[in-house]
Amino acid sequence: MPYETLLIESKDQITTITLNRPKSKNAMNPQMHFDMCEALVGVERDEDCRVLVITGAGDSFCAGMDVKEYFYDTEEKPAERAAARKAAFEWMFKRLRLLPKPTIAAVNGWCFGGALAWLAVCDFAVASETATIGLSEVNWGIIPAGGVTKLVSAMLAPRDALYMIMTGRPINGKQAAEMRLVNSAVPPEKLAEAVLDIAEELKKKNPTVLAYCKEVFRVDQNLTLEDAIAWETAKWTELDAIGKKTWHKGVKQFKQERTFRPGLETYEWKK
Ligand code: V55
Repeated sequence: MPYETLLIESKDQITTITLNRPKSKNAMNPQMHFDMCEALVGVERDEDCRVLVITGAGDSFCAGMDVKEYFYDTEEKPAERAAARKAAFEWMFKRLRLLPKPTIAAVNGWCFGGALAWLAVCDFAVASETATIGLSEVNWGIIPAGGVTKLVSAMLAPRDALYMIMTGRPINGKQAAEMRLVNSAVPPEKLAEAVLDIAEELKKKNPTVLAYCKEVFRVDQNLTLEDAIAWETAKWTELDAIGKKTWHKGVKQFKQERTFRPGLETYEWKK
């Protein structure tokens, strides 16, 4: 299933989606949104895929919404604009944000505007120290919309968020890590290795439990403490019912067999 705007590669249960419009610094045009919707359906269905990595081709991660094709060319075509926007929100805020598998953004270079909307909803992010990350909207006369203001504010301290939103000044990967916009920043030649290190750790975990951890976290963000406690209890009970009590194996391995230390490593959930 070749895509016009994406490269997809699977290796050792890790799927990598590479945004592939390098001549446009991987700006997101309508076609890319349609492709992403389809690609993420495929990733969700693929039982062999345990971790999803998203990155960009060439020297760019993602330059945000394509100024010409997404904003300008659709000015007189409201139906096309609506379709592109709907697809964008679909893949970012439903398919990716709620994907029942761990997701890692590998921020390899330029990262602007709308790219931060989906960067924010990846579970993990690692940046190249030399990446350039900014909210460029104010620089060309629009606001960070489509969830960008909301999601960036949820990740950053208010001082940092408003600084980025209102000055439009970019930061580098190192600063992004200090601001906690990404988990860590590494030299560009170490980016793939740093991403693989997280992916390999995640592959050791029970995938059903991981999916529940993520869903509970995502939904909790919109709940009161009382609602969250009820929700967490319900999901814990549901997992216990469908999960064939694999945690009993962990207890046995810990208390009887003494083969693992739960504070430091993962139980053998497959055994
Ligand atoms: C922006 C992002 C959008 C959008 C309109 O930040 C503007 C710019 C993520 O979607 O639909």
